[in-house]
Amino acid sequence: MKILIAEDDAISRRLLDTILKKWGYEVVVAQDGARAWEELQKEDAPRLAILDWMMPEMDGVEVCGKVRERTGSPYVYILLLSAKSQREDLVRGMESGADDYITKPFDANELKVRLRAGRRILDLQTQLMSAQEALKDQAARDPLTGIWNRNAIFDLFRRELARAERECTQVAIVMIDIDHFKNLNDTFGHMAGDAVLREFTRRIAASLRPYDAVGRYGGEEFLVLLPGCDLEAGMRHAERLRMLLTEEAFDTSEGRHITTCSLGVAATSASQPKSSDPLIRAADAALYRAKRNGRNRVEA
Ligand code: GH3
Ligand code: MG
Repeated sequence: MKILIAEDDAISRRLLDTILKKWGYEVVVAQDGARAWEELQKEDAPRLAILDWMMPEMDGVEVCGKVRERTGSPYVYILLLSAKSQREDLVRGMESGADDYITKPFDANELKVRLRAGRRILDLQTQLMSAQEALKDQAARDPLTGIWNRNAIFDLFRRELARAERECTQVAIVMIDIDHFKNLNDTFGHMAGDAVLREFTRRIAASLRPYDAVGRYGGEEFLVLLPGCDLEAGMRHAERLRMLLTEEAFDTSEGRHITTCSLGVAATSASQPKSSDPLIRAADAALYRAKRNGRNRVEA
């Protein structure tokens, strides 16, 4: 684990450096507070820091305050190191945002266990963050198919439109609806229907570029976002999707089934403001036309 030492006294610094390396830490050294703050702002900054209180440029308490002021960065566990040993010093040091306080000259064993406590806090924090991330991801996914749910795909859509506006590019969308899906459910059961939906979306997702996205718009209706595509490119992509989804049968516990689907494509135009509702309405209307014109086809 990476650890930052900020200490202006060379002897003390070397001592800490040696001992921490012996304990297996990857040590980053700063000679004053300003450099310590610089190190802590780097992308892969240490998350454990030992800061001397008295340092030129910026003292340890000031660095502490700066670290705590910022938001959105990973938590840094700070151990303040100081020759000050009065109770009020400890209180002031901890109030600046330090997690722990150790007086100089320090006892190596004491430092070791205090650092261990700090690592425990950091481990817990990491676990909490990844649990939070997982929950956030789960809340944005459709449970049956694992693709984005309706809210999430709309959020992505709005973000892509804003980006297209900014960068003067285009976005195409494809609305896909499985043909006569009710018949499949009625004949072979809901489980078979679910299996088709899962494989159907897997095929769509596998065919997309990294910056495209697919979400479940309704029961058996899906919305595909194609950033950087105009109507023509969107049509080509939709036709490719149609073939991918209809050429090969879907495996279910009730046997293999060929399914077709209808697709409606719409795209932003260079001259018009880019808003989501008219585009969705246009794709919906195109999809409706594809159904009316005999299904298993693409309309724009
Ligand atoms: P069309 O060609 O006009 O689209 O006909 P359709 O039968 O596909 O359309 P309709 O809207 O009549 O029926 C959609 C069916 O999709 C009805 C519904 O039970 C089914 N469905 C929706 N969500 C799910 C799901 O999660 N699992 C399964 N198995 N079926 C679903
Ligand atoms: Mg349908």
